[in-house]
Amino acid sequence: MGCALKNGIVYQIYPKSFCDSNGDGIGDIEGIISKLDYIKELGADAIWVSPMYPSPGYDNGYDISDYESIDPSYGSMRDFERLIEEVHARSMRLIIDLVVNHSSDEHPWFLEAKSDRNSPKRDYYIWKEAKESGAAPNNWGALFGGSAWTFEEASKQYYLGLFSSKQPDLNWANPQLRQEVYAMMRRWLDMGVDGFRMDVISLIAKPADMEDGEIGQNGFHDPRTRAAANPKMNEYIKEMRSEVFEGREVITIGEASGTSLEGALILAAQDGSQLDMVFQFEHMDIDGGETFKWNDCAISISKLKNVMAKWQQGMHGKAHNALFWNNHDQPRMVSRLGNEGSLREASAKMLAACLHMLEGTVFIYQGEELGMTSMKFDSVEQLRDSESINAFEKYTSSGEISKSDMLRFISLKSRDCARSPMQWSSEYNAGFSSGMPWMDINQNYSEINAQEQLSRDDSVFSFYKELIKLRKKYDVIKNGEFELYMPGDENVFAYFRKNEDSILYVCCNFSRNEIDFSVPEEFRNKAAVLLKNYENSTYTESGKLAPFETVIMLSHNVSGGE
Ligand code: TEU
Ligand code: CA
Repeated sequence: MGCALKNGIVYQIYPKSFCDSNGDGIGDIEGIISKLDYIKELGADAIWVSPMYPSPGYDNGYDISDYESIDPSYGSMRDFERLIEEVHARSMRLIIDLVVNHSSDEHPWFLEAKSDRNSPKRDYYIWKEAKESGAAPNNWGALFGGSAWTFEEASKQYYLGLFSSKQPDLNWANPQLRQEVYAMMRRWLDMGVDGFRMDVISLIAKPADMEDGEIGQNGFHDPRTRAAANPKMNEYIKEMRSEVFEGREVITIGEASGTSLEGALILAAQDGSQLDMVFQFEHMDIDGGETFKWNDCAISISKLKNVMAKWQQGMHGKAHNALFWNNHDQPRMVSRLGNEGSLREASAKMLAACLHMLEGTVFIYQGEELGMTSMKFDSVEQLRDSESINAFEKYTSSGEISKSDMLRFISLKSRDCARSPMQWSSEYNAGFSSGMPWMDINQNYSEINAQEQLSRDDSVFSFYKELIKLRKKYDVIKNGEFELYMPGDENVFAYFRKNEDSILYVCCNFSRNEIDFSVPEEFRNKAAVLLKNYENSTYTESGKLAPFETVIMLSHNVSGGE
């Protein structure tokens, strides 16, 4: 794999909300280039940029109408080439988003396919006859609401869209379609792109049988787990390897939504036969409920620990994990599990320590390194995310959830929580744009912003830098075995990483209270504290953890280490 990334740090940019250079309210490539030194300063090895291809924008670029160009709102192809050069000039790599489970319904392939049953493009998508009653072919639901099937008037058949009708699924069973995708990927690599983050790659092969499935809370069957379990996907990935990656060094990260541990062991196997690493989502879905994510259920810390342990131990020595707390689809973790008040910085640092000391490649989502909080919404007009807007309509019109509750749930769980513009400074519009931002800016920017954090060596940003340095320095963080300490504890997530010559102990208090938590035997007296988030911590002597306290300690076994 891209070896440097095996233990590396990837910084994720959501381009629309990152930095706007020309005052149109939308982040752009020029804006990204102007902030590359900032990303380098943090210590990132690579940058993953969410889609910048032409798109009608139903799903903010995850609905692509042209795979070969740059959307003019972000800049030109020349600007993109300059971005590659500038990233490389700083010894970082550039990873782009590959969204080929579906295209936009405005992609020329689909426009041609839908108008003519005999077009060669017809089979690039998935069509089915209506049932005799005229109803959709089966009871599958789309993730952003409604049926996964949309009836196409002109040609009198239904097409499949696992996310929405604006995102028709591509038919990977069609060899020409696959060749088009591979050729497109080769062209981006030829330009100098270093790798791909592959959007819902786990779903490209559809369930082998197209039958009805068990109905979930939204009135439809969710076919994603079944799709992810179809081994055809692995065949396509292997074919992609030989057609696209052969003879090149390409970073490949699969977004493996719905994939089990067993599936991930194959997809991200260390033998390099498929992808370098995968994102799994089990730790993100712990607080789901009756009405999907629209609730105020809390995340149980013991469940969280056990999910993390399962993936750490299950993947160790066999496959490679991509680690994350945040991305453009998740509310901000500091708001979810940490604290937005006086303990915001402490909790943001604790969360970071907890993640960065695990085995895998760490992904940092823009603003996370500042402890940026989730955007809150008082009206549906402030929302931009189709999933949230559709859910608001659905649950409030059926009366299942009141409008005020739904806005509260959206402020807790929506994808828009993390999509508000990056907070650069305390100046106008947080320094994001001189114009009218496409989405509201979180008003806490006067307090939480990059400029302020860069000026302090006890800031969240500085703490991230320290963590990144530790990862580079100690082998035990790269390859140590994972073991939970006191697995049943509901407040503290503590673990060891062990290799032949050292033991790392990472202790994270997820509670806003002071907690008594015994220091493990082997760490009493002799261990060195590598990093902590409270200057005056008394933990090693008193066994008392302050609210959201984290302490990282290292103990040498025999002769190893420093
Ligand atoms: O997301 C895929 C996915 O399954 C989830 O992360 C999903 O978006 C989330 O659970 C819904 O709440 C990817 C992209 O990251 C996302 O932005 C796109 O909307 C989606 O695929 C479709 O391309
Ligand atoms: Ca702009």
